Amino acid sequence: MKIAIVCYPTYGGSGVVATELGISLADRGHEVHFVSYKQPVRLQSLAGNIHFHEVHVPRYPLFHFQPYELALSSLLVEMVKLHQIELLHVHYAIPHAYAAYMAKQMLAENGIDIPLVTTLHGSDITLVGNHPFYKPAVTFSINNSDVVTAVSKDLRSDTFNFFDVHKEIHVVPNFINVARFDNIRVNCERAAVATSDEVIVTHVSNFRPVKRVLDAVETFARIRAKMPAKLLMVGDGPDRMAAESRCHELAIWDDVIFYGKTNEVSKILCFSDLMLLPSQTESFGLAALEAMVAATPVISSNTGGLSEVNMHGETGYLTDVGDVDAMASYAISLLSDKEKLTQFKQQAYAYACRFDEHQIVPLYEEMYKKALG
Ligand code: GMT
Repeated sequence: MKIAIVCYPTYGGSGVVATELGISLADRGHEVHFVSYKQPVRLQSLAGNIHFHEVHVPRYPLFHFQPYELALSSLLVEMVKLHQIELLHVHYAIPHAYAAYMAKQMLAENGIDIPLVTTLHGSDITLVGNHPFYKPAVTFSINNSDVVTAVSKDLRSDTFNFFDVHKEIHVVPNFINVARFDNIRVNCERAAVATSDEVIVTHVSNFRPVKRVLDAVETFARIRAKMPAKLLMVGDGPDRMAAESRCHELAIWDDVIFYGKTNEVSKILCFSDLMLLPSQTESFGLAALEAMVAATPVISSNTGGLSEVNMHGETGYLTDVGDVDAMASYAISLLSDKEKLTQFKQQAYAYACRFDEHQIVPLYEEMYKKALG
């Protein structure tokens, strides 16, 4: 099948899922055309059946806001005609579902019926999309997609709760290529960051307020007070400065490493003992899944879809949002019991295998068949 995948190119969960999906679909024999304003960060090489089309928005001084949706819709129309694209799969409702719907309508005028699959990822529903300024357009785009998927049961129910949606929403969870992580786990260079008596705690996010990065720092300070430990902070974003300042105030700066944006996340997770994910809201929590497949248990908040990936008392622990004392107490009990930690590591890995790419990507193919139906 010839599929156009519209996504954000940056270090965000939706862009990562869309890119990994496209790569996997290409491996399965499909022709995949990525469409974005920049080549997606996870898309390293463009092979025979993987293409990238850049949305270019020419600057015009009259426009205070350059019309990205218009440029995207026009590009989709041209691409569908030129490459005989058979299906549009857009990731993140805003503005992709809206722009793709316009493309679909323009193509209909040319006698081309192109199915539209929209995948809802999280903040497009729970944070941004829910704003009154966007809500009517988001509702319209969801209701007018041919097939709609959401990355967790929780996100599906939020969508029905927040929007006047009368469309069926199929749950297709985030996924991971388990085999790729198997290779990475072989040579963990743990000694590069910690001494043998130190435990390694990691946080991975885009450091937006919704990630509650400061809770990770506070939790670590409590752990550090009880045992030798290192905190690895992976990612970058608006709350990084605040997190760095708090590390100085808490006098834990020497035991914290800020990596910024890096492509070495899986290597870092490979030598981590524990992952902290204290998010305010998380529709699925791809970061938790990436930790678990690297055999790293997760202490997360119990918000959104996190309880669908992190099993309390098995792959890690869940606490109320902001309860740093509970997070620290779970972490300390787990990190001080080597046998239990080993068991949790194995269980985290085993549970992550349920979300293997080879199980989940076929679900998207089923959605495509349904849309083409
Ligand atoms: O929150 C992020 O890290 C970025 C955001 C995005 O849309 O790019 O991630 C959302 O989509 C991911 C992939 O489906 C989910 O795993 C994340 O849980 C979700 N983030 C939120 O709901 C806050």
